[in-house]
Amino acid sequence: MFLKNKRILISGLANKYSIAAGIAECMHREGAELAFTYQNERLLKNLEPIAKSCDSDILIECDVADDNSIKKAFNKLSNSWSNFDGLVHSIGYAPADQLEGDFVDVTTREGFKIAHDISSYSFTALAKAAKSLLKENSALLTLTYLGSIQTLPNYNVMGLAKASLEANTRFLAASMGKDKIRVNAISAGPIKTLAASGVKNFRKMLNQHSQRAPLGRTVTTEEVGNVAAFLCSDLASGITGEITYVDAGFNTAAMPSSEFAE
Ligand code: NAD
Ligand code: 0WE
Repeated sequence: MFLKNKRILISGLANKYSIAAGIAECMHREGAELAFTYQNERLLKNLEPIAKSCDSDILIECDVADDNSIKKAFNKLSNSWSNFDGLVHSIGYAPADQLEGDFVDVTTREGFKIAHDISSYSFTALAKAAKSLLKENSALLTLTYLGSIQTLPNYNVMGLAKASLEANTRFLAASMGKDKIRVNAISAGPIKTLAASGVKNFRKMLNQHSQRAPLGRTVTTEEVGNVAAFLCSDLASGITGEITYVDAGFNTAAMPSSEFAE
């Protein structure tokens, strides 16, 4: 129970397949007290049963595109929690037309702006809003993807936004270290979530991943959740500004092991 007496706010839980749902389950198992934010009314019905299974009844609307919504959300949170110990940012978005086709052809100024705003700036925005409520030895965590440092088809401007998010993680860590707040990221392997549904050839990508990854498979939201729980706990007290890969080793292998080769 390494998160006993820790209060952690989780964002980005859209449904039971969300990475944030795996994180919530693991954090609850480790004794954390949880609160949740959701993007809009429409997603609340999916969140309710999951929050309940985590013994949480603190559910707060927060659209990270809107400063006023963020401000209201933390005001509301402060009515339940006078302070807290951790925040999980599990939010990413680019307009669908940015994620299909040739990067140079499909990327627009507006698409770039939205991707960076929702997928990177929002982490700074939440850190800023949370700061005055965060206790010593708190931890912030975000979710990133390998597309930040290597190319792949269709990920396009999201790769740039994830590169920004990873730099954001390091600058937030440098900035908040003096307040004894740690800031880290998990780079997860591909998982079939809502954000991945509708992505062209996603099934093929999962197969490619399994073939090249040293463990010969993809990862689960529970595997990401376990590392998230660790990074937000005092077990990780010496880790900040770090990108931890939870990808069955995929990023470490340039070619498949002979066992998997043709
Ligand atoms: P998901 O669709 O379940 O979660 C994405 C969340 O972002 C949703 O809950 C959605 O409501 C939220 N969101 C989008 N715009 C928002 C806004 N304006 N305000 C508030 N919330 C908003 O998908 P997921 O795969 O669990 O994604 C969670 C994070 O994990 C994302 O940052 C994603 O980039 C990252 N990630 C996903 C994978 C993968 O393969 N699924 C791999 C690595 C990293
Ligand atoms: O970060 C992600 C998800 C990113 C994402 C997905 C969507 C689809 C629906 C951001 N915005 C949107 N907007 C939508 O309208 N992943 C790591 C999963 C993912 O998404 C891909 C991938 C992978 C992997 C998109 C293209 C190629 C690969």
